[in-house]
Amino acid sequence: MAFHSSSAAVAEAFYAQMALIRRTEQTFFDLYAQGLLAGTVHTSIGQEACAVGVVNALDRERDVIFSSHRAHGHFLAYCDDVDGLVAELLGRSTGVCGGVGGTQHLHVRNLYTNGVQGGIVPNAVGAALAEKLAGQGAIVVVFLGDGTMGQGTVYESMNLASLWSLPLLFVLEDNQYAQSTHKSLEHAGKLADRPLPFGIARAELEADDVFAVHAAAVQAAAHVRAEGRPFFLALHTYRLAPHSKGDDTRSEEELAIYRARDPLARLARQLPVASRAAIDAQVAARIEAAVTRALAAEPQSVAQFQERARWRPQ
Ligand SMILES: Cc1ncc(C[n+]2csc(CCOP(=O)(O)OP(=O)(O)O)c2C)c(N)n1
Ligand SMILES: [Mg+2]
Repeated sequence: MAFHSSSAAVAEAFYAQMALIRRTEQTFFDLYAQGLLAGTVHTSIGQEACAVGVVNALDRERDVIFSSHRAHGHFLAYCDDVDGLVAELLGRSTGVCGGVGGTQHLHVRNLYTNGVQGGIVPNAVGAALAEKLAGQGAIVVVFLGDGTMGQGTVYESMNLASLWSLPLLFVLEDNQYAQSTHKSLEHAGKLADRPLPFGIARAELEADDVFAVHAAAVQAAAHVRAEGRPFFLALHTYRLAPHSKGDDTRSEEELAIYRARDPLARLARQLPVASRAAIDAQVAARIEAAVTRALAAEPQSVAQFQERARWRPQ
């Protein structure tokens, strides 16, 4: 497929971000296999078009992002700090949160993540209220999963966001599963219809094509900013890797269907081979350097941890 120079540049930029997310998360699996990474990790392999499509539709200077346990993609699409992320997961003092937060508790500038399902959604409501009161035109985005739509606090959040007319964009990444439970076993009705009784407008689409996701997110963000009203964007996606590490009970047949729809491979096919190869090489080199630097950095010490964790009155 031929691109005009501007759209070719956009395609390459999106591909570079999606490839960085994919390869960084694959590297996390490798680091586990080598015994270098502890704890657990939730990758967004297969869901990269959601992060890249939505985050690039925002104003990174002022908008605020909240995310969940599956947030590496949102983080990298937002700030591109692969060094800070790798070091964070390796528990190094050079990590973006000094190695204290780990994979599920990331914070950089206006991005906040937390592993408690649904727990961060009311925080996003509070931030949206703060932005409304500040009146600077910033909007807030909160990413959540299909399983998280079973949490009551999500509905309390939708209610207040609508009642108070808050600039809050809900982005549902519906990958069909909560760990190993398919959504058909958890939810009655249609998830994309949930916002309607609260008077919240919504759109839904398949998230295989990053350009389609981006276009929908641009519209959604513009709606939230212009109307000062919440919006709900439901993205149908699929996670190609296990929930965390080894916990995958899905059939090979099902996985094969979605591997054939891999959004990264889809975008790769649209790029000239040479530019794709150049991006792949650059991404690989960046991650390798990040791992080398992180492994050489000082591990987070108990004393440093206590110093960082100590609450101080503002
Ligand atoms: C309150 C709470 N309950 C349970 C968990 C354990 N847990 C972590 S992720 C997850 C499934 C989340 O599913 P979904 O919202 O669809 O997000 P996905 O993992 O598919 O991205 C569960 C049950 C948790 N983190 N928080
Ligand atoms: Mg899910």
